[in-house]
Amino acid sequence: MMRTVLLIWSFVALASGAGSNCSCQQELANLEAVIGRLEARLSQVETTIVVTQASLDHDLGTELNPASSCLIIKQNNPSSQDGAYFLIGKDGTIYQTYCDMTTAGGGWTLVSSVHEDDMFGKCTAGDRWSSTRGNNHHYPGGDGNWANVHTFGSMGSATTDDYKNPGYFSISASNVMLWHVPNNMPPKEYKTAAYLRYRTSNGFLEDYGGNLYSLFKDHFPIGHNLGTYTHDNGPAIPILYEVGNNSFVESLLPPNVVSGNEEIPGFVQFRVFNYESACHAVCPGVNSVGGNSEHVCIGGGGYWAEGAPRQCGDYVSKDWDGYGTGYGWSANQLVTESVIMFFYR
Ligand code: 3S6
Ligand code: CA
Ligand code: CA
Ligand code: CA
Repeated sequence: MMRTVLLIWSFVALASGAGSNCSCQQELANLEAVIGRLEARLSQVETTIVVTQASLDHDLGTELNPASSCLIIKQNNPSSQDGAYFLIGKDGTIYQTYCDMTTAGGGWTLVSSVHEDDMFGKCTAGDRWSSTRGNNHHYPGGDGNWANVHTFGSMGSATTDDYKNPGYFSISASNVMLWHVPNNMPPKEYKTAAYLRYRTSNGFLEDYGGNLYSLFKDHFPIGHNLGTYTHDNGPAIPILYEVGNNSFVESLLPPNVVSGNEEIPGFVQFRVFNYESACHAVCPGVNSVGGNSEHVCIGGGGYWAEGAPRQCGDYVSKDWDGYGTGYGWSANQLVTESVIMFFYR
């Protein structure tokens, strides 16, 4: 169409240059009318493009128009509500996940959950965030899922089994948010069922590659004997609570951990070793300053030496003094039977 318009304009220019008494006056008028109609049509097309773009923006986060993160969806449509949206990973995989669109301005993407399916199974099939191949001295890094691009599970079963989507390694984020949610809750109840919801606010992920994948892969590798609990633990990041507070976090810790002042509430910490140099991935809600972190911290490598094989799994040693007892070094039943969900923003 541009070419046609240009041709017509050239002709008009030539014609007017030829003088005012052109015998083609009527032809010129006709051409001008054509040009007028073309201009009107062009402006209609432009309007259509603008309207189409606006409706695409509005539908961002649908299967036909997946977004790269919940934050992008929220920025495009500030009235977005909590719930399921479609995203697209770096590798082109389209996936559905849960977006928290309201906490502290919203835009939080659910990227993973850690679930203990069998506390008595010590590094068995469901222990994807540690080792699915037993408590194995020759497998110090375990399955490596904290620092690889393997994905598993689904948004709808994030409280029934482990979950890891492409957002875990695709999204470039500044902060994390963690939810403690009882097992077997459906997505509509994730938020209301969460008895602890907290987030970081200092943008720490920007220093470690923008997500937990990079943090573990490039900065704090996970593996038995890669460091000691006195010198090599990873960063403990302060948290802001949406639900809960420091004393509630403390009330959920095993009593021996509390009496020994081994865990300080008000943080989330990454890559933490214990007395035996076994390696945990995350200590939810606390800064680990003692050596018995295996009763509080979750996930990690593939080998725990103490009382082997009493301590291997996604909820490493929450049952040291009995399943769900809340005595000695054991977590209570609520903690043992809840998932930890991870969000990025
Ligand atoms: C308060 C009791 C100390 O008990 C020790 O901690 C005991 O010797 C170990 O079996 C135990 C574990 O290291 C706990 O992780
Ligand atoms: Ca297990
Ligand atoms: Ca698991
Ligand atoms: Ca111990």
